[in-house]
Amino acid sequence: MQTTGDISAMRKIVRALSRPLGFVPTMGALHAGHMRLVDVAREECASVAASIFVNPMQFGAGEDFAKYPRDVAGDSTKFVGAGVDVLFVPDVGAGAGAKAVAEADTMYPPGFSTTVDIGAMGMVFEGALRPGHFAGVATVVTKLLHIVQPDVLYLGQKDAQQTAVLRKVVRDLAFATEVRIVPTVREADGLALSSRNAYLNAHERSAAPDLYRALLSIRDALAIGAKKEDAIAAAHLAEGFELEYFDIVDADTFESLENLRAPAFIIGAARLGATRLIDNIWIAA
Ligand code: PAJ
Repeated sequence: MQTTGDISAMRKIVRALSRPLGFVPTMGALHAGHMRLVDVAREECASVAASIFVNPMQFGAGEDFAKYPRDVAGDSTKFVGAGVDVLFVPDVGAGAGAKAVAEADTMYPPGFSTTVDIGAMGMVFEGALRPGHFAGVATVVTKLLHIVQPDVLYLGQKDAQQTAVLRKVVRDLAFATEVRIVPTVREADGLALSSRNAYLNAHERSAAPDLYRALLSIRDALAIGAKKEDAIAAAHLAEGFELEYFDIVDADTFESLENLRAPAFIIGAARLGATRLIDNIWIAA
């Protein structure tokens, strides 16, 4: 596996790879969910590129940017084992302001100010609770797509709103990239794998699968004809959870739906102690 943090070097490496080229962007701290994306890319593409970049622009003030788990050495070993051809690990740069952690200016050069605004879809649900989050995601992924120029972008269904936002960016701005959404990888008890699960203490960890169970109960209630508000009101979360939202949304627009119709996501977010958990169920057309 070739590894670089330099944009020109990365461009040169990807130009020499056989096509189709699959791309898996990550923030590192890799788990089996990330690795599933790599495995699917490996099966479907002649070459696979990955990136590790903990993107300051998508973290709000008071979020976990500084303490987000980082293990580039361990992550590289996993990517090598999974057959990744090239890994891009850029520096943050002085243009990221106070949150900059490196001298080099690869991703946010001094004076950086051009951002990607996705409009209304970026302001609901995760976007409402995390102002600026999706502008950060859309901007960094736009930049990564320009550098890597992949044929296929691999994203996890775990971050459902992120998939809708990035599909919109690719469509609105005419990227020559296809987007593939890979189903959520879960622990045996149903908890969706997430780098942030590492923050849960033992008690919280045992309660955590309740979020997924609640989403399943909403799905099952809707399937036997319950009204949305009744299905949501009947969904139970263990003590210690603080619910942020449950809803049913159009899979493409993320607009709230009164009646379930596919394609849709049943989405949920809750705090468990100091940790935010999000999850969803895909309702296929
Ligand atoms: P990160 O949280 O590291 O996730 C990288 C990719 O792995 C995302 O597409 C995410 O949806 C996927 N993923 C995470 N948990 C998963 C699971 N349990 N099953 C399947 N896929 C899973 O998402 C980001 O990074 C960033 O926002 C990024 C797109 C890299 C832009 O900075």
